[in-house]
Amino acid sequence: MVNSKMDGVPKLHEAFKGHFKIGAAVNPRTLTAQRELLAHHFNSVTAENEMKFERLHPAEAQYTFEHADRLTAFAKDRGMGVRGHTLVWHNQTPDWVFENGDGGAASRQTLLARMKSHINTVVSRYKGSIYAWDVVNEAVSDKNGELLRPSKWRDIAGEDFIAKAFEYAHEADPEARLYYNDYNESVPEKREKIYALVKSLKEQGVPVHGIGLQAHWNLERPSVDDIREAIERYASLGMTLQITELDVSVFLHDDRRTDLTAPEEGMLERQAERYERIFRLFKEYAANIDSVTFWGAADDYTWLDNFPVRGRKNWPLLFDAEHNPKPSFWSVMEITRS
Ligand code: HXH
Repeated sequence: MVNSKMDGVPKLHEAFKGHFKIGAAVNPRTLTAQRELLAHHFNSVTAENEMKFERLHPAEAQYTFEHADRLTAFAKDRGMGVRGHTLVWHNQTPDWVFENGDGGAASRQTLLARMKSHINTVVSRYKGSIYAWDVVNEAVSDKNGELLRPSKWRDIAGEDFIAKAFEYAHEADPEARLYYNDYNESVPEKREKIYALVKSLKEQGVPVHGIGLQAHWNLERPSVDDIREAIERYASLGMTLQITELDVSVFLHDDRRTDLTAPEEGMLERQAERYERIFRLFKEYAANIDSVTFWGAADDYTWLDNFPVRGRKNWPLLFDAEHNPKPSFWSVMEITRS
């Protein structure tokens, strides 16, 4: 391509070559609108939504693979890897999975048979093109004193739904690396629960290979010390880690303003310092971290435009809405020079 705005811009994934893969979440719109940016800077992609249960398997006898197939083809054509997200989760899973057909709940046996069939079909289809799967997403509770969150998976199938999901996935693709993925992963109380869950799975001989740290962070939280503690603790299980959904919101936790149409004075500089500290830490633990995936690629599209404050624009990524590098990009690039 001639006169590309990417010309002369160093590639993010090349800067971290030998450390970890650099990924981005995509959707059917951004896969087109951000095509050039994705191909330039990233060597891994994840479907933001298109591999979730409700998208792939909306009815018991119906699978819809078109968008997921397009994503894996995009990656294959460019020699990029794909992270699969996600097989078993309490959200974005259709009701039919948990129902028996006449208004009641499915039995444990039926639910596990459906889980097995879904996992086997999906994991087998993408065997060889997906290097890691989020097998179970967000099963740990945020409530103190409660290990697993209440969910239809847990309440109908029992607590061993997690072990079953990993066993079914491993059977379908013994080569795929299988991840347990969660958020608030660096908050000490929840960190210890995630640690205990994965430790127990490992002791039972369950094929779990890694822990996914979602890393939906902001300018201040979590502290770099808490992130470091989390990395150390999870790595002590002998697990490989992946940073699976990184973004750095420019708003602090209690800032609910919806009136900003551009970043405020100083916001992008503070974000650049924050990203720099975070990537220094990731680089320090590169022996334990296999990939770093952002939950988006550029600020023209981010799920944070609607979460947790509806209609509030956010600027959490390394590239602006025109796909130009932000100060955060340059500060992340800078650390690879030292
Ligand atoms: C992730 N959840 C999912 O893994 C991903 O699939 C999705 O596309 C985006 C983010 C993050 C998340 C977890 C809990 C949550 C919201 C987002 O629940 C809350 C609801 C209200 C307030 C705080 C958390």
